[in-house]
Amino acid sequence: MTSPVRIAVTGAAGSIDYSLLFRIAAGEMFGKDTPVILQLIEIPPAMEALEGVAMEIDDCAFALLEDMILTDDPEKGFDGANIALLIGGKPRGSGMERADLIRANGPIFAEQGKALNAVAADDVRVCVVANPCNTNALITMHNAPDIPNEQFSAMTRLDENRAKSQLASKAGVPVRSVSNMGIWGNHSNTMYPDFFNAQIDGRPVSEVIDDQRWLKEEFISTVQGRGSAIIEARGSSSAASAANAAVDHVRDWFSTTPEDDWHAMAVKSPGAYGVTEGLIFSFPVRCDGEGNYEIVEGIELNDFAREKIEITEQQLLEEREVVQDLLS
Ligand code: NAX
Repeated sequence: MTSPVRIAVTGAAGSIDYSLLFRIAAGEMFGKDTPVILQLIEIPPAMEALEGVAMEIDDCAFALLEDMILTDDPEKGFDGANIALLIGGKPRGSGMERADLIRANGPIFAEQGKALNAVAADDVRVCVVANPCNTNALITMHNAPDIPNEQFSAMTRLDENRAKSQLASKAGVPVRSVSNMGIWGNHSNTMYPDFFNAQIDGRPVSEVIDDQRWLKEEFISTVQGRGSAIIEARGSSSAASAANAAVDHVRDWFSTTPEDDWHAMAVKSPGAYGVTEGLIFSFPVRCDGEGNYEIVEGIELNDFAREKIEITEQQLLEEREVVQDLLS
């Protein structure tokens, strides 16, 4: 057994966390030899519901769960955290535009960034899930100046998983046959799932799926609109699949990505591929097994891809404009 990993999770009484916490405590994020301490953060009105979730976690008698902290104080919740999953936020209300949602959530992430800066472990890795997750991650990062920028990310792994599953189903192969599925840009309906560089059993996707119209139109719009399609069908937003993606995101951040594959993570743009420096932008990345990532270099982007990437970059620039005052 290694020493326990402290995992702080916000929105702990919410839908995603109701699927996520049990999987973390069962060892799916850090393996069966690593004990975990769950530091569960909510807002005061949800603390009673959180007590109920904690009772259920207790009732699972998870062998790896060493301790559980329940709090509505971010400084207590992030204290010593090695991992911080920022999942809690305000939902989009009726009649709310994207800019309104960004403004409503911004201050939460400014406050949480400051709290992380003050009390998290030096090695903390932050993954923002709450929407708009790229811009929320940007705000969090700017408010935590003592934590290296490379320790922040936003989650686009659900988009990678959705894209892989669509390609596998169209090609009639198992999902494990699909690799190198990059997602570029914002976790929103402007993201660009890059099928040109994805592979099926080591071959370019467009050699296996001989249908450019489907790839360029239906595939992209299905992946971009998958969240809305799920809300329409289920009456509420993706929860179990988002929790699964969060497990994948953190587990693979601490795993060695095979040299011939990559994953999608939204991270600070260093100006790679001409993307404005400083935005939290989803790129294809490889990780080194110790919580470090590198943006994959040398990926070929044709005019079609560049046009799509510019659209999603433009949206992120507009989002950044809306929260400029929070980027201290
Ligand atoms: P829920 O509304 O079920 O849960 C959110 C929880 O956050 C609530 O319990 C609420 O009390 C809590 N909360 C609100 N403000 C908080 C604060 N300041 N500190 C701590 N907790 C706070 O939403 P859920 O379905 O769990 O979704 C959570 C977030 O994930 C949403 O912003 C949603 O848009 C986003 N998603 C992101 C995805 C991604 O791929 N990046 C996909 C799924 C999901 O749409």
